[in-house]
Parts: sequence; structure tokens; C-alpha cells
Amino acid sequence: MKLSLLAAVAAAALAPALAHAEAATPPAASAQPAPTAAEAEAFVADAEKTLAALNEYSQRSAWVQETYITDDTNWLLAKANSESTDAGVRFAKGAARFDHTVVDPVTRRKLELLKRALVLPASSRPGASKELADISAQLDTIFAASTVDIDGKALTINDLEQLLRTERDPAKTREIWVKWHDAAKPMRSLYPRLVSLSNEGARELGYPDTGALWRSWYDMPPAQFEATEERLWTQVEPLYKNLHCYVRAKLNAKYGDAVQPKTGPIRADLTGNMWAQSWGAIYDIVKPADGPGLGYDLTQSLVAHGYDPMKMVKTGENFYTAAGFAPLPDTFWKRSQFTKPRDRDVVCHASAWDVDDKDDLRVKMCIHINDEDFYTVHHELGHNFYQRAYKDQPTLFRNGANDGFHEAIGDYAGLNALTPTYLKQIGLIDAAPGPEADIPYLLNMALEKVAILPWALLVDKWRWQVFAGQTTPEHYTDAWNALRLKYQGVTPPVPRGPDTFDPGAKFHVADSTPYARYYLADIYEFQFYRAACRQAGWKGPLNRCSVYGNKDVGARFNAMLKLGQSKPWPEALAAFTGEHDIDASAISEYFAPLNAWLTRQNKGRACGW
Ligand code: X8Z
Ligand code: ZN
Repeated sequence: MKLSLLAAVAAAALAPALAHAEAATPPAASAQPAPTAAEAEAFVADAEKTLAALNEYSQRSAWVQETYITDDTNWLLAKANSESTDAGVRFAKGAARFDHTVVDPVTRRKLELLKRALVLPASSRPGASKELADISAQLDTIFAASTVDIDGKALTINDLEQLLRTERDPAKTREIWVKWHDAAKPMRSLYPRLVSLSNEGARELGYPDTGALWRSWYDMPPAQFEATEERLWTQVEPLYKNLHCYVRAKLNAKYGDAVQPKTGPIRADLTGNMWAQSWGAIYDIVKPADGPGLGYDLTQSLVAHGYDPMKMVKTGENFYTAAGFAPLPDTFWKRSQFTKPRDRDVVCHASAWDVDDKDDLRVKMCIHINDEDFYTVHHELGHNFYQRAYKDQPTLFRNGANDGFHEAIGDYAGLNALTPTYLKQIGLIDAAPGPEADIPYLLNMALEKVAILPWALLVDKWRWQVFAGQTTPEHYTDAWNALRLKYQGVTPPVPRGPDTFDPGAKFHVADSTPYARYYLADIYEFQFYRAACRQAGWKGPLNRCSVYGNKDVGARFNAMLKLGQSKPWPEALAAFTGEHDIDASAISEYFAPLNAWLTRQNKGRACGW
């Protein structure tokens, strides 16, 4: 989802009624009586009106900037974002004045949301928000507009990602990896200032640092959120280690000891992905040695069936309309960006927008006709259908139950849409393979859904350390690669020098988009999917379930979506699943047959790194 700085309204999840321990409340104004409930309500009404207008202005500025990057659009966006940040800080501080006022629960929730709404706050010192917005725009532009020379061609990250999917020469994958990571070097001198400006703002709002603010978005104390992430990791780590062990052995068999040793970490550039966060592109290398295999190649089917970007998006839309959702508005088709324009720099990283917070839904992608983007289309549209489902909520509740929910909606659709059952229903394959294809299918899914888990966990662990001052600028890349080694068990193809800024090679770091959301989403989506399949009365293996076309399930799903963030997320979760907590048992259940198979394959191997 695309969030403006202020769309804090968009980025934050709601916190419980009272401030958390980590978020200090400003000292009570000495002798003054607490403001009244009527004053609180008037304050909230003003905030909603003002923020809605500023948010729309920022979104429109961001749309123009991201689809046409120039000095001028950067300037316009930075100005809009700085004004939004100033207002966000003003309202966050204003909301804290009502900490001791007795108000109705809806007003209380809105006040709490306002206090933690910003992603990168700035202090109220004149010029602070503008400087922060300028730095943010510069970082974004370095990421989106940088090119590197590969065989005489100037390639952007969008091109490099495609290249890495299919390049199998390890000297070449190393070159691509190193050149792109080196392209982030100019960010190194900018990032410390972003950190200190944003921390200055966070402290003014009563948080120890920006990381503590980010951890306060989940309807629980920040420390409990960290513990929740760890609990989930304990649940899924053995599965990841099993997958890592198997994939490493396959890479070793293909490339030999000199390129990929039998033990130790996996060389990051060999995974078919710049960040080693999804490994689906190397399915051809790691597929089971015997057996019938997947039975089809989705990328080839899409090409063979004449899919173009428009058809990809129409197919994605159809998944949702078949569940009972209204079709996307005409403006979606007129205003979205589906392909990369030839003549200008744009941000290709996929995003979904709700420009006026009502009906002006859009996606911005640079679609390639392949299985990955088939999935991503469903992912992005999930954001749009969520946005429309909660559009009648008051402004401050127009957001996901938490940011992980927002990411998980389209992923839930994607889990259904990738099943052979569904692909056959929409004519992309002639026949759905039988149970003999389950292991190849689950392996292919694990290369995406299991491989991403440690990565999705570590990106914000790194940022939390940086915001807390535990990692200083001289150690940015070292600390990053230490976390990559610890959680993912991957290593850069070459040692990285002190002038590098490897975290900046990832969109969400350059763009300051929080990342814990993807970790949560990877767990929630399987909870949603299992619940949907149970509702549909599915009795077979989870991986073969598709609820495509089931309007009863669609109606229950919509009931969760339309809550927006009006309720704490456990209530939204329970509305659809009957479960009240985030829990990795659904993802474990889904992959259980694969986990058993991997254990057999890994027999005799020394797993881990
Ligand atoms: O950024 C995204 C989406 C847009 S919200 C395409 N994702 C993460 C990434 O690309 O790193 C989806 C999966 C993780
Ligand atoms: Zn997303």
C-alpha cells in the first residue's frame, strides 16, 4: 500500500485506550483542569477534516512524483509531505492533552491513533519537517532512478530484478548484485540525518525513538510486540532451516563447492532475487529430482494464453468480484499505471493507492508477464478492495486493522489464485495435476512464503537498532549483514566495504516503509486462508483448497474488511476466523507435508550455518 508520511492514518494501527509504558505521556499541565469531552470531540473532528484534506494533497503529489520523477515533482512532494508532517505532529501533541479526559470509546481510539499516526515524525523546530521530507525524496530518487551498467546497458532495479530471475552464471549474478548494492552508496551520508531528524520528532511525541513508535502500532505494548514476533519465529524457524538446508544442497550440486559450499550460508545472489527474500525464480534448480514435477509452468501459460498487463489485472479483479465484491471503478482503469513508461523515471515498486480516501483507487506497477507479477496483481488489488470496504468509516478508521492485515488481504487471494484448481477454472491450465504434484507445488510456494520469513523479520530489526542508536553509521552495513547471516543464513557474494550502505539497496529502506507488516502478513494470510477453507467445508489438504466464487466466504471476508481500523485487530481477526491471536499454526499445517519431505531429503546433511 502507498502511504504518505501522514497517512499515518494509513500506516499506524490503533493502540489500546491508554498510552503504553514505552510511550511517555507529557507531564500533566500543573493546575489546569483536564479539557472536557466536548473539547476532545471537537478536536478530533477538526483533525479528521484537516488530515483528510492534507492526505489527499500528499497522495496526489506522491502519485505525480512516483510516476514522473523530476526535481520539480520531488520539490512538490517534499513540500506536501512536510506540511502533512507538521500537521500530524501538531495533532499528535494535541491529542495527548486529552489523556486524562474521560471520553467515549470511539473518541478515545481516535485520539490514540492520532498520537502514533506518523511514520517519520519531525520535531516542531522550524525547518525540521522540510529537511526530513527533502532527505526522504532524495533517498527515494536514488533508489528509483539509479542505473547500473550491465553489458553496456544502463539498467534500473526493475530491469535488474528480472535479470536475476533467470541469470545462472554466478560471475554475472555476482556482478549484478554488487553493482546494485554499490548504487546505494550515496544514501549512506543521508541516512544518519534522516534517523536523527525522525528521532527528534519521536522524542517530542514521548517515544524513546522512531523504532519504539513503530512498535506501538499493534494494540499491545511495544515490548510485547517484539516478543510476539519472536514467538512466531520460534514456530516457523525449523521449517525455514529445513528449506535452507535443501536449497543449499541443490545450489551446491549445480554450482560446485567453489561457488556454493555444502555448509555455511547461501550466497545471496544465487537465489534469483536481489535480496534473497523470495526464491521462486530458482525453482528449476531446486525442484525434486524425481516425480512428475509441478505439471505446468505458470509463466509459460500466461504467455501462451496471450496475457498482457491489462489481462493480468482484469483476471485479478475477477477473483474479487467472484467473491461478491463490486468491480473496480472506471477511474481505476484510466488512472492506474500498469507498465513502465518508456520516457521517464518512475517508481516501479508495486503499490496500491486510494488517492481521495474514497473511490479513486489505483495501482502503480511495471507489470511483467510472469508468475510473480500474476501473484503481485492479486496482492495489490487486495489493498484496493480493503480500501474500498472501509471507505465509509470515519477518516481515522480508514485503514487496515493493522498494517500486516493490509498486506495479507491480497496475499490471501493469491494463495487461492495460485492453486491448480483455480488455474484450471480460469483456463490457464488444461488439467489440474493430482496429489503427486503436491510436494512440488508446496516447494514452489515455500520458496516464496517460507523464504521471506526471516528477511521480513530482520529488516525492521535492523532499523530498530539504528533508530535506538545501537547501530551507528560506521556499522550500518556490517549490522545488516550480521542480521542477514543470523536469520536468513545468507551472505553477500563479496566482502562489503565501510563505504557501502547495503540496506539502502532495498526499496522499503530507501522509502522508509516499515517492514514488520510483511512478516505479520505472511502468517495472517494462512490464518485467513485456513478459516475460509473451513467455512467452505473443504476437507482435503489445505494447499489444494480454492474458495474462488464462494460468495458466503466473500461476505464474511468483507465483514472483516469493512471494520477498517475501528476495532483492535484481534476483533477483526476473530470476525473472520474466530481466532483472537496471530498464530503460525496455519502456515505450519499448510507446509506440514513438505516439511516432512524436506526432513527426509536432508537426512545425513548438516543443516544450519
Ligand atoms: O512491497 C511489497 C508489495 C507492495 S506493498 C509489492 N512486498 C514486499 C517486498 O516486495 O519486499 C510484497 C512482499 C514483500
Ligand atoms: Zn502490499
